[in-house]
Amino acid sequence: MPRITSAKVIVTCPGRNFVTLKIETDDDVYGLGDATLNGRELSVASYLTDHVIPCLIGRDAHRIEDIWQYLYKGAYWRRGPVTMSAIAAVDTALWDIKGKIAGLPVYQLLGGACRDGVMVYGHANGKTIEETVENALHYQQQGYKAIRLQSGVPGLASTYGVSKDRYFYEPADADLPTENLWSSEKYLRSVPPLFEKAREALGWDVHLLHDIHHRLTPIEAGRLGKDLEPYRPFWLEDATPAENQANFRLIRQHTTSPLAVGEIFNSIWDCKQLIEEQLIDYIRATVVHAGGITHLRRIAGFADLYNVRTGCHGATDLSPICMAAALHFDLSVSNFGVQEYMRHTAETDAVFPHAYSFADGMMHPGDAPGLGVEIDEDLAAKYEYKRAYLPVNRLEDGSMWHW
Ligand code: KDG
Ligand code: MG
Repeated sequence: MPRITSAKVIVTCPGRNFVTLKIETDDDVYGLGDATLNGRELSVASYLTDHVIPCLIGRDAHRIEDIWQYLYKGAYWRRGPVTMSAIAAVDTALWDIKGKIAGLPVYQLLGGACRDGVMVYGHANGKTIEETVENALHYQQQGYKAIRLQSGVPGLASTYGVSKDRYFYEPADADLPTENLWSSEKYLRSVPPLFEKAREALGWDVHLLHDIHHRLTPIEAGRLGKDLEPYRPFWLEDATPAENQANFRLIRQHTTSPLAVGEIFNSIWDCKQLIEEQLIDYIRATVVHAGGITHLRRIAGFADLYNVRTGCHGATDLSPICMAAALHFDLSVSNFGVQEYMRHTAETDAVFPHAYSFADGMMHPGDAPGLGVEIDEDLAAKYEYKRAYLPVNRLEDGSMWHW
């Protein structure tokens, strides 16, 4: 049995912060897990170093489920993004170890491939509708079969998903939170013409997605969903905050536009009602924030009973280790829907060399044993942690709003 001999946390900032757990065994095999929680990175690093790693030493690395249960039930304080990201990092690293020992890519251990490749969606954005559509055409030419559209809102200086310097968007942009101004009225007027122009330019053989980023009330979301129905969106994401899962009933009563939610969920309990009542079509939980491959498989299995498909979060704050783990999961899960793919910078890719690849709108995790991702520790050490926050939103009267 491979015994865990040591574990450490590596914090690096090759353009943005990443937290990585490395678990070593007496077989000379090690595993990697992503533990990055955007804007709150050091809390997970401390949770792992101060509270989890001491409990791992000496354990059998093959006992993935038992270690998951031990860390979940044993903490007493269940759930929450910090705890679940830490558990996810351990779980992901243990799957990596198991794959390396078996000499198999992780997706083979999860039941093997259900499909030849993983459909991903790219992010098209621009300050104006014209710029966004032009950017979307660029994605279509690269072979993307699914494209997310985010555009600037007339009358608002900035908004979620629109980059300052064109294609690359990184929201954690300052060492104290940037304050943005938000108006749902202005926003609601801007989205239907975006979809209209995009369909005119891109045609109907491409999936179009949009992220509302938690900013509407349920009834506003219902109206937007109805307005977009003629353009057949693939999904509307995070239409309204989802702490109160019953909120989605109201949206569902008013629109047939498919709904996706859950990138900030960390447990099956966050989506139980949404899934059981079929209030959503896609569940966005992903490996690093939702308890690792082990817990995400449980969520997907449950969702499958209710015709809900997966659509894992894949923004740049999820490290290449999480991306690889998500791709192994996506390839193997029967009710896969789509995978988000926001390319990392060249600096990040150099720190995390990986086996996964993109071609013609599809990705594949590769066939290297384990997850197929490495970390160049010498290079990682050159990039010191830099505090960075996500922005906050205020309405035009100065009151706080959801970002
Ligand atoms: O850390 C927060 C980002 O990952 C999030 O704002 C990105 O909403 C997002 C998305 O859909 O990629
Ligand atoms: Mg989102």
